[in-house]
Amino acid sequence: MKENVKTSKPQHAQRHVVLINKLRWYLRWPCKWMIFAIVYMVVCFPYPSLLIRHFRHLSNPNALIEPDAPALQPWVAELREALPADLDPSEVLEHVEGFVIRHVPYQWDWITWGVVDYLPTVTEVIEKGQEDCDGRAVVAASLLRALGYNAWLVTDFAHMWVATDYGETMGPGRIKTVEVTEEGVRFQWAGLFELPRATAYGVAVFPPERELILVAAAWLLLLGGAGYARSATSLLLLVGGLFMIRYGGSDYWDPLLWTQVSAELAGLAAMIAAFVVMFIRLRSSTGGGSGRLV
Ligand SMILES: [Ca+2]
Repeated sequence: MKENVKTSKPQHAQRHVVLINKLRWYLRWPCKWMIFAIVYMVVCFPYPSLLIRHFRHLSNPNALIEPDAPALQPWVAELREALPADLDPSEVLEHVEGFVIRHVPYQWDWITWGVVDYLPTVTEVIEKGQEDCDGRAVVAASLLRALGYNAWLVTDFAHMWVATDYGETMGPGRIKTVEVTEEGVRFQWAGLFELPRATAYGVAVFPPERELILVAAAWLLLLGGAGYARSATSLLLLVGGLFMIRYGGSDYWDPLLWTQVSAELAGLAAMIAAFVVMFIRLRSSTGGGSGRLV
């Protein structure tokens, strides 16, 4: 009897760390996912109006290419003046790329806008004076159209650049997964194979303190009757998995390295194991509902 008292007490206490665990499973799970979604939004998109604008821009990226935008005209004039007359189209692309890189210093969206990702208009880029690859691509495509080139946006989910009838510019990626032309959207299925690396890259460059908030939220929502040892193991696996994925995705531009892929896979496995550790407790519980986890 003493044994039972010793083992059930901490489980009982921990089961109620999260009060929501008192609900039945069909209410508990949706509530937990909803709480996690709210935390995710607060961490990644703390400004809802910016999120709405982001999706509006994503729904019609061609509309972002604005060669006639009033704010862009000083740059169009400056570029035309600096452009030698005898350049061939590929050299013009190089000039435009250099011009944009000089005029729009690279900066992450969470520093410029406070959100994980934002696709801006030409005017917004000029007003902010800095942007990441998508803002630079929007400006470059607009400048090229102002010079009379057919230019459109291309992305592989990790990077955005510009394609023209004479080649690509603004750091072309390996696969043109999505091209948004005036005729419509072109999609290459092969680009989906790049998606895991693109995701790992996104995890690697995002501020770790924000990611740790998400990890902490996931862990707190997992807490239940698994006991302190399993709960601590789960937390270690979540944090370890996060940093392994960050390491694996840290260099998107280098050729595929086995160390990167191994780290990404190990990180993913650790994350899954963090959940499995809790579920094993659920399966092995014996009667009385003491093993209820989430
Ligand atoms: Ca951006």
